[in-house]
Amino acid sequence: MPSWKTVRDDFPALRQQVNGQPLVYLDNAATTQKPQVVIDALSHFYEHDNANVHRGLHALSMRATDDYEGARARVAKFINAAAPEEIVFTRGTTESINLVASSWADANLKPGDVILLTEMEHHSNLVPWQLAARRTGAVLRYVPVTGDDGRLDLTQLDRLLTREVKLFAFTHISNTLGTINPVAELCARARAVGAVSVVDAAQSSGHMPIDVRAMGCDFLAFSGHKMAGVTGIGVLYGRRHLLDTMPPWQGGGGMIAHVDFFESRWKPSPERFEAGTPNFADAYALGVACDYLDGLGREEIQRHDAGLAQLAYEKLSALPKIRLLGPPDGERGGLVSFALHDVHAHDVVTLADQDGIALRGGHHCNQPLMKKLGLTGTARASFYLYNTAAEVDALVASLQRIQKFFS
Ligand code: 7TS
Repeated sequence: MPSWKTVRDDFPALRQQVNGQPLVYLDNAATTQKPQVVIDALSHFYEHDNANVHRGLHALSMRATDDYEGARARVAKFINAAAPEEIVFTRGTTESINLVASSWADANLKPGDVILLTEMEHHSNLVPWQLAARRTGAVLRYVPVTGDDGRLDLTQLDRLLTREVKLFAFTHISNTLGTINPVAELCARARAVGAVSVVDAAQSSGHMPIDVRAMGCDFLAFSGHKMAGVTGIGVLYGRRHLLDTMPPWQGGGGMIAHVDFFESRWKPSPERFEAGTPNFADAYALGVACDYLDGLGREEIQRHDAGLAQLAYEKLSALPKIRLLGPPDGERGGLVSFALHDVHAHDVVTLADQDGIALRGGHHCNQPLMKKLGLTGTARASFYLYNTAAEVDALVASLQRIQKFFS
């Protein structure tokens, strides 16, 4: 069992004051802070091992290649992939999903095919499919969200998940509602109609155990910066047989087996999808972030984050004139979204900042969901392994001051 008090000391950015108050960082769904070991790993790489990968026969290049490929193997283990070749490094979740939407979708979809999404998708798991639909003639369908309790209406699946559905893409944890979706069940349902499944794990990868084989997903996407890793590195997991039959989506150095003036042949995955100099330094630091999270234990992290979110949900429920989103109990990851009746979400965030509290306010890249719920935006508190129950109290006290100010 980690000592959550000393875990906080691992994060130098938390040792500061904002507007004269100790920083209460509750914007972890946007990006998390980085532990010293990850910051040090990045410096270490640049101070000792920096050289381009996969091409040099000199010592530094070989070391950098070992660091990069070691990180790939580490990430494979982190999500229980069958092989490191199933891990493609990208810039983040958005790029991972765009890769599938460009490569797999363009090669496999035809007019009349259906891409099934859900109403709670982040724009990153929605717009790439709109673009793919426009290119291929496929059409979009959506699994509805039940309402403020933020669950997927699975009673509609029989009607929606027909044989025309070729791909079902959905989020593991909603970044606005906090809902944890039953991914294994959804992947199995997709497979039963011959559709491939794409899981957006941006909000889950650093917060709970991820086992792609137990989930039964075909693709899974996540970002390093949301899981104590650095910015600019992310992951696309894909089943090997799928990746190896997909065409490249970008051309350049590193992804080719042979190039002639008029045609080229590609390497297998993962190189096929990593044209140009890859982001090897940040990948190395991501491997260190995986070690850090596993050192604490991801089940413990999940219990901690969900516990704080539940506490926040209960304490916020006791405030007057507040509307809370997402499941009231269980099935919730580490975040809570809320709207104060008489205060715009941006005002909530600006005034909370005066108390040193970092929240996010707005539509959270979930515009269609906001519209459906009749909201222009919400304020959101999202928790991570360094947050405390005292910070939940600080949030509640700040909201009470804000409500008083506007009354
Ligand atoms: N999918 C989900 C569920 C997300 O929450 C986000 C980012 C993304 C995809 C995109 O990740 P990126 O790393 O490629 O940008 N979500 C948020 C958020 O909730 N606040 O800021 C970014």
